[in-house]
Amino acid sequence: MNTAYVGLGSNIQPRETFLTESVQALEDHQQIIVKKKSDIYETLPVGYTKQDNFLNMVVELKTDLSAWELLEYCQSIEKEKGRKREVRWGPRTIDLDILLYNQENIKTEQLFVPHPRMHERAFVLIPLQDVNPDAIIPTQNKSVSAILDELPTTEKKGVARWLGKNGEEG
Ligand code: GSY
Repeated sequence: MNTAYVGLGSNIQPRETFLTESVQALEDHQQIIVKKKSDIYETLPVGYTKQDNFLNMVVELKTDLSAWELLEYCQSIEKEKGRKREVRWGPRTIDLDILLYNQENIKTEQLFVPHPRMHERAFVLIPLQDVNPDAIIPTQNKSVSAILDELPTTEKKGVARWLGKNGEEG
């Protein structure tokens, strides 16, 4: 069985529903077992900043799908949730990124794993730390917690545990 980490993000309402339905869609696949789910975080947009805040989370899964088959399934979930790739870095109903697939380095036109900028992004690293602080990012040869320790505080400030629509946990 392969171990993969998938990052999910949404900044179009209903953001929380897009996240939970997408995790459910991963769980519904016969060849995927979702082992762990991070908390949900509300995060300031990185890159193109003139857009609404995101909700982000990460799941750890076991699968006998290849990385390409997993990518295809993630893209089918994005499509089903109405994601349109209009503005490259712009708003999205749901984004599913394969962050890590075992300890593999994959560099193809369709698929780059580890996700190329994940080691710079608190909105990826903080939820990833929830599910596995010891996961090694092979391109950096360091654990998630070690990379997070070195990340500037300013980056981490834009990531806050999501307390739900009514400001309540759970
Ligand atoms: O790479 C995923 C899409 N994305 C995000 C995101 O998921 N969260 C935050 N906070 N900023 C982002 N910018 C982009 S692009």
